[in-house]
Amino acid sequence: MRKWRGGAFCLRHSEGGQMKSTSFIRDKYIRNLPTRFCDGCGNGIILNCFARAVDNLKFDLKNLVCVSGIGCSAWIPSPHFNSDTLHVTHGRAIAYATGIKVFQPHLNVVVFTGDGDGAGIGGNHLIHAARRNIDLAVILVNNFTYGMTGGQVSPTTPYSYISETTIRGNPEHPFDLFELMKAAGSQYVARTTTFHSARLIKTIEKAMSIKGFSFVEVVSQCPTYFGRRNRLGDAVQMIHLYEQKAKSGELFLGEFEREKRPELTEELEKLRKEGGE
Ligand SMILES: Cc1ncc(C[n+]2csc(CCOP(=O)(O)OP(=O)(O)O)c2C)c(N)n1
Ligand code: SF4
Ligand SMILES: [Mg+2]
Repeated sequence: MRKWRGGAFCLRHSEGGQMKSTSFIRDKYIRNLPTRFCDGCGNGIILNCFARAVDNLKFDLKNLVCVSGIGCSAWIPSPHFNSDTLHVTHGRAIAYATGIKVFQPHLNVVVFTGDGDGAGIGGNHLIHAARRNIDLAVILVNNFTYGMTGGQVSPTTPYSYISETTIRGNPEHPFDLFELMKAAGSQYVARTTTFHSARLIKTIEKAMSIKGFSFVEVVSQCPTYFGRRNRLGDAVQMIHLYEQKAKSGELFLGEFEREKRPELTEELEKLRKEGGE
């Protein structure tokens, strides 16, 4: 397991090659539609990093499908990203993505989900997809709250933090999604933040390249609800807070890659051939 120190990664310091201009990335990958994201929301940074990762990988957009459930983070691909997208029911993105991948294994399938969508209502789908080792890349935006519905407590809200539904402080303890997804059997697990954008691009590239189940947790800012309720300042102050927490080690950032094990759709193909189909 590799631990990343909370260093000053930024887009200008991206490793390997020339950075493409923002207008090139926007024109090729982003649909020209109004955004619903609040000013300073981390979802815009994640969309930018995802588009750059796809560009660096030179993936054909015709073979890329993005699936998302319901939540502000689900808007990252749909309506914004210029590939096929499936915007489905709350907590069920992985179930739909599983269907796509099993039916059309040659497609690159990426799931965008939130801490509520992916670890709350969809938590069971998440851990079982990791156990099955199906070749999906899941990008979970952890803003520690249900942003879309007004800032309720989520399974990752830290202990004692304020939310719409925990006005005297959260009495519960949060999931450590990195450890959870490692234990569940993921082929690749990583955690980074919206501050570490160059690292985020590389992490998404790796998650999309690895055969098997990959999970990327992106710690992100929701200034509108989580930040405001907990007096964490504006978006910039929140990003720097997460940077500081990463530097001090309070917020672990790193990656884990398991020794290769059989991937589900390859196993299904073997069974099909053995059965003479
Ligand atoms: C079955 C169902 N239950 C509840 C909701 C209401 N709902 C919509 S989004 C959401 C939570 C979103 O939180 P998260 O997944 O963390 O995404 P964020 O908005 O924070 O990015 C909830 C509870 C719903 N749409 N469907
Ligand atoms: S409510 Fe929070 S997560 Fe949703 S768009 Fe606004 S800042 Fe982003
Ligand atoms: Mg959330």
